[in-house]
Amino acid sequence: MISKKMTEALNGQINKEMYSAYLYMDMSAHCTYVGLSGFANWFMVQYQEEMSHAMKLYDYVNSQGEKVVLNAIEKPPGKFGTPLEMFEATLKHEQFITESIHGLVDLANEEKDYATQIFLQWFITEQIEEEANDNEMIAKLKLVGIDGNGLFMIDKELETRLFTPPAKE
Ligand code: OFO
Repeated sequence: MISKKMTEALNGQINKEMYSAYLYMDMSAHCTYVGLSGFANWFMVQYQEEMSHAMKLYDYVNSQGEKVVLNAIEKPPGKFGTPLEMFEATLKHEQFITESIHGLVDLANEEKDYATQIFLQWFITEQIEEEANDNEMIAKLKLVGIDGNGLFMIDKELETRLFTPPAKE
């Protein structure tokens, strides 16, 4: 059993995860358009990850006998800069998501909602990984700078990224 306030907050998080998916899909489309197929693959895998995050929240709200409420998803930017700028924007977005998850944990703690506290542990760990991935990409992209060969090599490497669905609890 979770409170109405918690249900509303979790539904808000579903919307944020759906926006994340939409944002990374948009970035993937941009990368395909400019010929960076490896980067496009990286962002499309990220899109799949975000959809799985939204679904995890969706299943949890349902499991608590509460109503999932879906709201409009904000339009993503549609225009992006260099790969480095895209990853800087990605990191910024993930930091915003991390704060949002922490806000949910604060609410679960306030409400002594032990089930949601446990449920959210997975998201806390996931956000550490999300930010670490972005920081690693930013470091690599800074290292190669505007060297076309370096960018080409990173693009090749990113072609190998695969989506692994999160394990069901
Ligand atoms: Fe769902 O972790 Fe990114 O946004």
